[in-house]
Amino acid sequence: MKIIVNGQEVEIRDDARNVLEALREVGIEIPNLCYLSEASIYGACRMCLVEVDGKDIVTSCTLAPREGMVIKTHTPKIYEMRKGILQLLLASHDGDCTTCEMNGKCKLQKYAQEFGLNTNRFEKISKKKVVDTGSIIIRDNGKCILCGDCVRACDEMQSIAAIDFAYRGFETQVLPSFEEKLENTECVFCGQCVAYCPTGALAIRNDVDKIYKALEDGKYVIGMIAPAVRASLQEEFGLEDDIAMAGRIVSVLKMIGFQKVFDVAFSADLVAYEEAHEFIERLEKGEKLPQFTSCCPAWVKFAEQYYPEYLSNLSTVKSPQMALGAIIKKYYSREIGVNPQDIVLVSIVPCTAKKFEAEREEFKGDVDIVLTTRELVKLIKSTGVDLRKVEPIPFDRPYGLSSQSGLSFGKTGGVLGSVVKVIEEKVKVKDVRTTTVREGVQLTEIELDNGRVVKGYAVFGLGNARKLINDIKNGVIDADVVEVMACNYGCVGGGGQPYPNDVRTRLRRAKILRDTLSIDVLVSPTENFHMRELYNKYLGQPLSHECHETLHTHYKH
Ligand code: HC1
Ligand code: SF4
Repeated sequence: MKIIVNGQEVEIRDDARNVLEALREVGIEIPNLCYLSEASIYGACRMCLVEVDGKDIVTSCTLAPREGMVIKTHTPKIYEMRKGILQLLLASHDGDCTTCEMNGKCKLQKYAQEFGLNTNRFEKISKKKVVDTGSIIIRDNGKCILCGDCVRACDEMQSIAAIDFAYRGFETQVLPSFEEKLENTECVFCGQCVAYCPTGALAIRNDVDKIYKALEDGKYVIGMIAPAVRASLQEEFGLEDDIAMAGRIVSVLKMIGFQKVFDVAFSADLVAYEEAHEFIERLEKGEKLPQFTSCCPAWVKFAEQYYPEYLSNLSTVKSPQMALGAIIKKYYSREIGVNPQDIVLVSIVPCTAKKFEAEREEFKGDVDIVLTTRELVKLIKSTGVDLRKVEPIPFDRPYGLSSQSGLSFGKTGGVLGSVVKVIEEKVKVKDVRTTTVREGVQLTEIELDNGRVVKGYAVFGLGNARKLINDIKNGVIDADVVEVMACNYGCVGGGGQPYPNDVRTRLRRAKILRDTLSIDVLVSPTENFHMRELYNKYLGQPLSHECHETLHTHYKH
């Protein structure tokens, strides 16, 4: 349809959700602090006001597009109203920008600058200080503007509702129930509340100091890079989409003092290979189906909390992060003649829940430090090295080789696709078809030679997962294998990825990952010859006793 925007005719999508989205798509970003395209419309911040047909001023997030409507996005009156809103928000904000995680990324700070607010118009409103630094997710209500993005992300996208509004008027706060610490709640550490917080009221624990400490202590520091990190780091360094990013990270980590840098995509191949064999065994025995993937630690905690009856359906294979951790501490330490106690293994991931996973007691501290992509940015920037000028170097061998399948773990459908690849090689398959069921749910049907159709679902978002599992439970759908990733679009949207971490950015990262993996000559996990070597040397056959000892785990009821 056609509408008039600021005096110019503009063509917009007929089915645009609202005027805010419609104009965003044609390059006009209306200021907003509480709009989330993936959640319900809240309309609380009032920043997205527009003038309609020369009279009404309304919020564009709640305004449905209509043929011929006349919109003005920035009249003098709207400008003053937006300034007023910002001045009120600043009055209840601690203004502690220099030490804030979001400094330079905060939307409130950005708008305060853009609207020329160099002084505070109103006196500061004093409010009860609630700071929780005890968990992986850090909360500071002094920076909270009550936009509710975190509340909706947790409730609507993840169906957890670990946090909500409490108290009224000036006393209003976002809190876990009973003012508990977040770590004592049902929070699964997915970090999606942090990803969508427009200010620094929510942040992730920063573990960069631990790296410098390990280096200072003369430890043998080994790094390992998760698939999705290489698809997002360029956002922070003014690099165009860069398929050589992994090599640049290896290079800069070596400059910092890392002895070796491996690829988590290597162990993703291994996990897919092992998990495919586990699935074939279950299929043959007709037991514990559907088999759920278990490499997303937020999903594992979610399953432990809400679906204990399905815990024996989770693949017992550890996540690639923990599998590689076990391999390095158990076998590689012997090969290099270094006591495992003297190795500090640093996992660099897009995910906040991986910090929680590494701290789970069943993994015996195999991974010592987990840094998110944003912490990696800080680590690199602390050195002053210009990543653009760094010469890419390859990962160290043997755990630096991966196939397209291993790398594809970083986006939705990647784990399932890799498992299907191995199944295709192990059992006779007639046909494989993939279709989108709805946003966040994909179905892959594998038609076996014997006529049996194996149904594999890939789902992202724990809210979507909850619906799917309930449908399986209630017999509405049949499923044989299910990939669950807690974050929308998979790990590329992890809670530790750079800001902004919105839908558009996530889709772009998924494309970079696809472009990156397209240059990989190995397609299937089976082709990863260093993985096969690992089986020959240490593990024996898939699902062997040694595999179970090293690569498999159990879940808590
Ligand atoms: Fe992920 Fe995974 S894909 S969970 O998002 O299975 O973090 O990238 O490293 O372990 O490989 C994260 C990414 C990551 C694991 C792998
Ligand atoms: Fe909710 Fe995830 Fe945030 Fe925890 S980390 S409060 S589960 S959105």
